[in-house]
Amino acid sequence: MFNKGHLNQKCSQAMKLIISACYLLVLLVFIFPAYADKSNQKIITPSTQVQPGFDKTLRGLHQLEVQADGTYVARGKVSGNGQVKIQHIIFENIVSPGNSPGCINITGDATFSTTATLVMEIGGSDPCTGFDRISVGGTLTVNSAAFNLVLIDGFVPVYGQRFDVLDWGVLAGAGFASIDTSAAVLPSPLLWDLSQLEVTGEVVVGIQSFADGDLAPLGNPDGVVNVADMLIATRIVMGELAPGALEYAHGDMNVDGVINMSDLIQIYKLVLP
Ligand SMILES: [Ca+2]
Ligand SMILES: [Ca+2]
Repeated sequence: MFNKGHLNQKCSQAMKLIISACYLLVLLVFIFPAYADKSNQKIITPSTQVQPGFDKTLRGLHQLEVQADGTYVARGKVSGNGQVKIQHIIFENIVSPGNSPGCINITGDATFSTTATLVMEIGGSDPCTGFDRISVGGTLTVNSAAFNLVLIDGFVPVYGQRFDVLDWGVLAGAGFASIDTSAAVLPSPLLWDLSQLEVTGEVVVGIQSFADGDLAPLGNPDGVVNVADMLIATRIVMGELAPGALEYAHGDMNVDGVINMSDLIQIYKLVLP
């Protein structure tokens, strides 16, 4: 006998079966492969999937901790040379490029947290082989980290020499909480000019300024300013004598980085009645 209720029940079951089959199809075709693919990757961030990468020659990056927002935290000391291909890395300990000196190149963003200490060595004039450099392609955030400068291999830089130890795309954060140059002492009158560290990323060899006109005897000023000092100043201004750090320290009267006529006039006034 034809049973309408029975037919409806059959149709309903068939519909359920079709819906279930569709659901299974969606699972197989879309969701499961996506899950399987992602499960092979160590980083899954909301916007991008970036496999963490770094040169094997870099040390201290094998124990990275990934955070919920996809940033990586290096809790141990990081050293060596090479490239870090990570979207955002946070350093919490010592960062010292090279073996050393050396260069660390970070393609993404980097943060030096309050517990981080940069140990940057200078042992020559060229980056990577002579002195340390950290380059950050994206945003470098310095959150009250420490900066230590170290002279190595008996290297003594000269007045005016610049060492570009930090590069960044964008600089952010509160800056360095401390800058320690106790392991990079320069012979007097040289001293470190650190005013450019958070401007251009450079440490510069400056001089202590005496600006007293005491230039003679040459290379060994005697504390007296007289005609002999006037003559040396004149020879410098005439281009007959190339000034060194000592001459700049004593003879650059207006501290503008050059010894010229205006300095000479000041020295003349000290000597002549
Ligand atoms: Ca003198
Ligand atoms: Ca001057």
